[in-house]
Amino acid sequence: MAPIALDQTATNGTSTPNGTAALKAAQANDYGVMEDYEGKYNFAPIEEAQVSRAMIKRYFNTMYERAVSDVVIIGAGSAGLSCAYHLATSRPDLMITILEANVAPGGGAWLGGQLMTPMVIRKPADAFLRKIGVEYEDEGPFVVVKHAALFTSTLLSKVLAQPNVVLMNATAVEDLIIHKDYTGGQRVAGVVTNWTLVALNHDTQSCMDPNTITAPVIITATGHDGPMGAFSAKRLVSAGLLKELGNMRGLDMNRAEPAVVNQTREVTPGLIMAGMELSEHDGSNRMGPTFGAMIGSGVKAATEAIKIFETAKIANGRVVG
Ligand code: AHZ
Repeated sequence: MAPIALDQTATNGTSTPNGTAALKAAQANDYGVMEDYEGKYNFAPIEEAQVSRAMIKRYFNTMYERAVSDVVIIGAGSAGLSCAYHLATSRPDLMITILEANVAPGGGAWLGGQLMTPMVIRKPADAFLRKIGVEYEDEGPFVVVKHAALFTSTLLSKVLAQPNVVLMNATAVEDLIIHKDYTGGQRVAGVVTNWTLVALNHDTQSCMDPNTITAPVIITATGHDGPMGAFSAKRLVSAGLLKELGNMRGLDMNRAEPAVVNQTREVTPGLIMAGMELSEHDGSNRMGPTFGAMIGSGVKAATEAIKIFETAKIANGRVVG
């Protein structure tokens, strides 16, 4: 089927709610569509199966393709999304797959602190706001975005517009794939996934086995401990790759933010950790409602991933040298 143009812009460049008569006529010849708000609005016809197939073929082709990704990012909060944006725009050749357990991506970044809407970001992370085109008020050492949702929705839209990014939301990472690597050591080599609604029902149903995605680089940004948080940090402990959790310490903005950004790193071969998950891993302070470190940590995680792609030998989605 040919795509249907529903551009309302008239030939003189002005836009009217009903379009021009000529445009209406053109639309009427094309599946009988009519964009008329006086009672004659008419949609192009559709079969229910077309809707199903339009979704299914795209979703499952994507799952098929992304079963081997270049980078998997776990968690689409402020750290994960900042990472995805920097990585996707710096390395358009990499297939980046973001997995988010929640239906709504964005993590805690839809609001500032105590459910208030303004979002505080300390300099120098304001540079990132200019890059993605989010306006702010300058308060000297920090800036304020009028609504956290403006930051998150803008960032999300920029990330999703990158052709090399796939976001699978409502999809939980249930486990990590851990291989013996070429050195004989242990390496995180992928993730074990399930639809979150399945993951939440493991206690009520008999075994519902998961799926896998392998990738040479996994970036985990699952936030601090909570019902879903600090997922990979906790799994590293139970898998014997980390002795114990450092546990996030009390709030100190001045200590917390540089610690999270500067300590963002490959915490175990194959696994880069970013955002507040790192404070649980390392035992560093929390910063509360200042988001500069989430941006900085996300960008640093992306640069660490790029270093791996520049130095490691990779074949069939695995680091082999
Ligand atoms: O749903 C989670 C959220 O969107 C998602 N997530 C967690 N576990 C997952 C799993 N599989 C898939 N197993 C998972 N997704 O990860 C996202 C984490 O986002 P977040 O906003 O909670 O974390 P962040 O580190 O990006 O940002 C933290 C923001 C905070 S918390 C804080 C404080 O408490 O002091 N201060 C700041 C700035």
